[in-house]
Amino acid sequence: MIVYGASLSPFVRKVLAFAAEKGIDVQSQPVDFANKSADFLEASPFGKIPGFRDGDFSISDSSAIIHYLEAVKPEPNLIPKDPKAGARAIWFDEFSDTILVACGGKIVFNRLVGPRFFGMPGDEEVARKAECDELPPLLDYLEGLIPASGFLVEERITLADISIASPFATLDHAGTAIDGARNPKLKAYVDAILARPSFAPLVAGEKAFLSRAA
Ligand SMILES: N[C@@H](CCC(=O)N[C@@H](CS)C(=O)NCC(=O)O)C(=O)O
Repeated sequence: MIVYGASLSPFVRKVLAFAAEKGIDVQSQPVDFANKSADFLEASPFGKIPGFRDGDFSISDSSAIIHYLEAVKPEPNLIPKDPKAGARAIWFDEFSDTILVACGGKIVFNRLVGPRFFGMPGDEEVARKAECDELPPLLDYLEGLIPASGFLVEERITLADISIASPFATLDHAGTAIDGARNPKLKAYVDAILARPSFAPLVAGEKAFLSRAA
């Protein structure tokens, strides 16, 4: 199985960590955005990462890929079967993809990706507004939900934790850390999820890459 795209992307990291938690061996294949390969475009017709291939089957979108992985290897179960717990896991995945990343992306694009990889000056006002005005209510929302178990759903690692933690590694690369004084539970929770063997090598590799590319 091939996952196209670099784990600096929260969506790609989510898929790679999900596969690692399930014990599924995937090959990570970088994408040259200036020269997208036919194989990649077949998997991801709109050129977004991650794309995915399993033999002659290909698909894009992190959540679609994750549902495929869960279906082909049901154990260990990471999308709860209980209707309410399952729905909550999907909600956290969706909240992360469409609300948290939409906000964090303004910081990441303007402070990291644009200037470092596309030679474009970032719009600091957009980044500052996202960091100071838009992100804090999202973090406060999560702060109020972190249970003592350290897991959002069913007191065990699920898609919910993988989806919520992933964007925080990318935000950290862009210089935005969770304020431990304002959101102590969220900070401890995210630190613990990102320290898991499914995430830690990815994040370490990204840090090494960014320091080489500096
Ligand atoms: N909903 C998609 C979002 C994928 C996405 O937007 N990926 C970004 C990288 S974080 C991308 O490929 N951007 C390049 C582009 O839009 O051309 C998913 O969950 O996979």
